[in-house]
This record gives sequence, C-alpha cells and structure tokens, in this order.
Amino acid sequence: MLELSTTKRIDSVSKESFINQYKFLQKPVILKRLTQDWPAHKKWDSEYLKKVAGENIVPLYDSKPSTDHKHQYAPEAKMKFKKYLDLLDHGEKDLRLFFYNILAEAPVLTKDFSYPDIGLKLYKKLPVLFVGGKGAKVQMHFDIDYSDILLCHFGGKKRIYLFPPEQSKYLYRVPFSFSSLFNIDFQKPDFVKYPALKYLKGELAELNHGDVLYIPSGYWHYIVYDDISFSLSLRAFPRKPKIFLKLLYNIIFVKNIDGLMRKIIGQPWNERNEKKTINKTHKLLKKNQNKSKNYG
Ligand SMILES: O=C(O)CCC(=O)C(=O)O
Repeated sequence: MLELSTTKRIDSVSKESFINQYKFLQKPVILKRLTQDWPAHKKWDSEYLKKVAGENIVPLYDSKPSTDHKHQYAPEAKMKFKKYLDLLDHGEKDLRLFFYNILAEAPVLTKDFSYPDIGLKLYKKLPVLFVGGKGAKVQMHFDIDYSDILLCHFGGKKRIYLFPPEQSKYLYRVPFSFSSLFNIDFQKPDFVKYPALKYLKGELAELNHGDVLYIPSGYWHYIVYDDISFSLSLRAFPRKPKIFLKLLYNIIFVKNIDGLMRKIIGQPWNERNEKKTINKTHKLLKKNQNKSKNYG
C-alpha cells in the first residue's frame, strides 16, 4: 500500500491563517463550510444540470491512454450534456467531463457560486467543471498551469491521492506530458514493476458534498469517483515569474511538441516515452539507493 496520511479537514479559516498555514507552506487542506451558502450547494445535481445546460454538447474523456496518432487531450466522445447525465444515472463508469469552462459554455451556472476571499487571487475567467460517475478515475497528473486550485465538490464521494512536487522522481512522469505512466494503478500499486512507488509519501483527501479541497501549485493528483459528482475548480495562476515562464513553456512548447510527434510518428513515439520513463525513474532510484548506502 502507498504511504498516505489523511488530508486535514477544517470547518473554516481566516484569510490570514489560510495564507500562513496553507498557501505559504503549500499544504493541502479541506475546507468544510466554504460553499454552504452558495446556491450550488443546494442545486447542483443531475436534474438541475440537465435543466440549465442539458442542450450543450460536451466533450467526454475516458480512462484509456491515447494511442497511435491520437492527441493526449482529444476527447473520446461528444454528446448533449443531458444525454451524458442520463448515462451516469444509468451506471456509466468511465466517461468524464473534464475541465469544462463554465463561463464560456454554461454561464448561467456562474450565478450559483462566488469567489471566496481567502488569500488567493482567483482568476474569474476560468471556472471549470468536472463530472464523473461511480468508478471513474483520473490518471495521476499535475496541472500544466501550476495554479493554486480550490476544488469545490458537490454530489457523492470522491477520493483524491495527493503528492507534492518534490515526489515527482517517484511518480514515473512520462516525457512531454504532465502525467504518470497510464498503467499504474495507484489504488493497488505494483511495487515489483514500479519499485519507485514504494518511496512515495502523500495524502488522501476524501471529498463529500460541499467540501472544498485546496490543491497547491504543482501538486500531483489521482482521482477516484466513488459516486456521481460535480466539482468546480477555481484557480489562481502563479505569480512568481519563474513559475509563470514554466507555465508558458508547458502550454506553448511541451503540449504542442507532443501533439505534433504523435501526429507524425504515432505509437512508436508513445512507446519510446514510456520506455524512457521507466529507465529514467529506475536509474535515479538506483543512484539514490547507492548514495544512501555510501552514507549509511
Ligand atoms: O475532479 C476531477 O475530475 C479532476 C480534477 C483535476 O484533475 C484538476 O482539478 O486538475
């Protein structure tokens, strides 16, 4: 099993305490009552979303890796939101709505929440929605834009495995991506095939209706939906110039190079990256083990 502590849950927090105890230290926390006065707290469920945005065509993603010439961010299907929600109500396990821009696509929903004043400069043009059904999973990744995130959660339970950026060396990051190897099951890790996972130290955050999870910049997260749920993410972009440059580099260079190479080379490009991931991670692991042997 992975070494995981439980993410701290608190009822409320002042702006000053949030900045000092969580934002400054880049420490995740669950805020239990931040959304309790929002209309979304009462309203957001399948029926309501069908009513207000059911006619929208939504892109949907599944939990399989993109292979061959398919872009890693290409959707698996597109359909009316109400049809997708019907599928979830009837037990759909895999398809997810991911990073759906509410302001651009379903602005009526912006009336249902506000931007909490807790010490994050939240960017008001990019409130995004995530939806999934019981059993859906989101592969281990960190956000390309290095934002500080407030993940505001409604509906059934969802579990989030969290790892700080310093643990990247154990997470089998695939080159030209922001994700771990697709095949790794973080719920039942295979320590023989992926020995670096034994060294991971992280947290498990269990989100229930109304909870808000603070995910600090660059944190890795792997998500398991235990029931149908709807999460709104509010984000604060990095303000340090060095991190902001990394954001631009990721968006302009890394993402496009991968897309282009998949288009031109296809599957051999993906396989090359997977092999490189394993080799690089295991080489580094061996180096660290030798270092500690020499000091030990
Ligand atoms: O909750 C989800 O489905 C995904 C959330 C996520 O990955 C994110 O906020 O970056």
